[in-house]
Amino acid sequence: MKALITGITGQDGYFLTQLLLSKGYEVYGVVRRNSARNLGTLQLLPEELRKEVGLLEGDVTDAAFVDRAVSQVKPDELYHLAAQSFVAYSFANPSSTYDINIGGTLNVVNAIRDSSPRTKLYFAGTSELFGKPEAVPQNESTPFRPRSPYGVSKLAGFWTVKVYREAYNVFASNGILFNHESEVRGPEFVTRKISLGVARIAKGSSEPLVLGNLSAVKDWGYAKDYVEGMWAMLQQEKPDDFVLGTGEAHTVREFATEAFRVAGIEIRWEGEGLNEVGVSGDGRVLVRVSKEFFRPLEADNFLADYSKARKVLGWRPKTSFKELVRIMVESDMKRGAKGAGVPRCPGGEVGHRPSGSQAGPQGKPRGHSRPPEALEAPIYGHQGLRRASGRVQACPVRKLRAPRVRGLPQGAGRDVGAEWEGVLPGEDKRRAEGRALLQGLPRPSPQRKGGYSGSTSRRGSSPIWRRR
Ligand code: NAP
Ligand code: F7E
Repeated sequence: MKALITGITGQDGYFLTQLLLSKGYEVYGVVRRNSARNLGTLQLLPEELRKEVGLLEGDVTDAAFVDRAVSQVKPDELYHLAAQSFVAYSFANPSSTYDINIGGTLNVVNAIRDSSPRTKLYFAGTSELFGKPEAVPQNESTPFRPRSPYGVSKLAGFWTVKVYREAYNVFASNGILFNHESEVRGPEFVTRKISLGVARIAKGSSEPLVLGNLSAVKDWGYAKDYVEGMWAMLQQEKPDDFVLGTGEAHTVREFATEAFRVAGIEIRWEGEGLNEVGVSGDGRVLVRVSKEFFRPLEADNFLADYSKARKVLGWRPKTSFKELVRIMVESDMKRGAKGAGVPRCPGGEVGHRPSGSQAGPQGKPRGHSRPPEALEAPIYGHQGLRRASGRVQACPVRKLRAPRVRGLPQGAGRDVGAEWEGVLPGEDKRRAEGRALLQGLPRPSPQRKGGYSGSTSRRGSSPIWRRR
């Protein structure tokens, strides 16, 4: 079985890649070029897994690229996870959010319809579709009323998938996933911001954690459980839409209280609104509230009714709220304890989106006051990771049978392929493999060395890629 994952360098891509490799899939992933040439969360996978993934370098907003990727790989399953996924950022940059989330999804469904109609598609829909929910809890029949440009863009994606399912008979399923978090969650999301802040304070920092709406109510689960539901949706006979969540709701305040408790710190809450503070037993203010982290509109009061997924898919969340908080806080405390091994944000604040985004926290331009954890945040999909690469500790994963991916040489990606035919200087072999696949070129080969056509000067510049 072959799977293509867009958004493979994000949180869900990290867990889905491991799940699919453990099931013996050939896995390909779309990666965006960025100046740091980093691979986001893929970089956190153990080397033996990472080297099994075929990389296709491109952007989902590029229709020609998406079509080439789908028609060349012809995946049995396509998981379309790529998105501008930060809700706060979507208020500041609705246009790019629409381009990626709507345009990218359209490119994916068109490519499947035109070039690989037997590919099964998973679309990453969201509880943000419900916005201000009419009913509690929410299931597949609850009306959608999105409350952010992100929610609106995902609504367009959701309906696009449904229309293509019905009009062209493609197997396309929508997941309506409630918040799911993990130890590799982007640091701009509130749960990770809290786990990083708690780890910093537990290590002795006296700077409080600064948050926004403490009363927002979310249904938080563990991302590792949710990717099993995505996979299960594509194993059904017919495409359909499914809610995945936990059926348990908590406020941001409760998440923070539990996170401090995991670190051995009991906090009590005093004051109201912007004056509310979280105070430790010895009277230190550990949490403050700032207007800066509020949104123009809030979507909350979320609670999932996942009974359809339980009945049809046999899916249920395995990780409790308390376990989730413990996993995240303990992971950040361990990373912190490793000191120099922890990749640092090179002066960027929490909320710095990987590759290209110019927004700071909550989608505001850079230069705003920085939450102190910014300076300590391990940033994934960020230049900080590249700078620290080689020293980054991969997250522990159970040992997996890592099948050799057809078409990718063993060891691909381990080193820079200057000696390989068809690999450009400075290029990773897996990227070269992906590029060759997309361009219809022969696979890079270790057999013949120095195979660039055209001259390279002694200083080694100007290789010319030759089409054969
Ligand atoms: P994430 O960590 O933000 O990852 C987003 C991924 O999309 C990254 O790999 C990113 O690549 C990629 N991407 C963004 N723009 C792209 C473009 N133009 N071309 C190609 N790739 C692009 O998100 P996540 O938490 O894993 O979520 C996965 C999906 O589920 C998203 O669609 C999200 O909206 C949806 N979702 C998430 C949740 C949740 O709670 N996590 C809930 C419901 C739905 P870079 O690394 O280059 O930025
Ligand atoms: O906010 C409140 C904030 O940014 C959660 C994405 O994966 O899940 C995610 O979207 C709540 C909101 O995630 C801060 O106002 C308080 O109510 O972690 P978040 P999100 O907006 O729920 C959905 C399902 C997706 O689909 C998205 O892709 O926390 N909050 N204080 C804060 N939020 C942030 N980020 N930072 C704060 O300081």
